[in-house]
Amino acid sequence: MNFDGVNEKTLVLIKPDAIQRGLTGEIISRFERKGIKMVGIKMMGLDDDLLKQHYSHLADKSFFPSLVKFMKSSPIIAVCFEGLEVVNAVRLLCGITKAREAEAGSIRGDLAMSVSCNVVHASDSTENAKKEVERFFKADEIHDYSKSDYEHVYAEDER
Ligand code: DAT
Ligand code: MG
Repeated sequence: MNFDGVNEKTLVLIKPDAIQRGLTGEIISRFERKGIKMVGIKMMGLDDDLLKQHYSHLADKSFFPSLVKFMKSSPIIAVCFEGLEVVNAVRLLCGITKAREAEAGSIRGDLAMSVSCNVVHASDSTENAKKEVERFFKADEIHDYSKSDYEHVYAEDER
């Protein structure tokens, strides 16, 4: 998979609270309207092994067991997005972890009130994005196609 330039990729998870609250379309729509290209999407249930890898940086936190329980409480939707500096752009669209303090206009700022039930996950660096996309998607689940609106989403020297 190519993770350079306009092909930079990132992982978004639409979390169980967003699935239960029927926010999937609203969330995906915000990325689409921004001009971000979707290159992979699937609904899946998460297991302990995958969650231990995904949240390994939080393994020693007191809230870790409840985080794992929450992330297994219903299926999630994993999405791979692609674009120029997309890891950073997607984090900005999502807003900060504590949703009730997230900036109005961001996904968490507009759609959530909680720290744990904060509707989305987004990779936090290009290095982690590569690992996370490869953790959640097989190579043949990521689609390489040209998007006709790129002519208007990016300037010629950015494409
Ligand atoms: P982010 O999801 O913004 O990248 P993170 O990687 O620090 O934040 O934490 C992953 C998730 O763990 C977060 O979305 C919600 C949960 N979490 C983080 N800090 C928490 C806390 N203090 N109490 C409960 N859940 C927490
Ligand atoms: Mg994180």
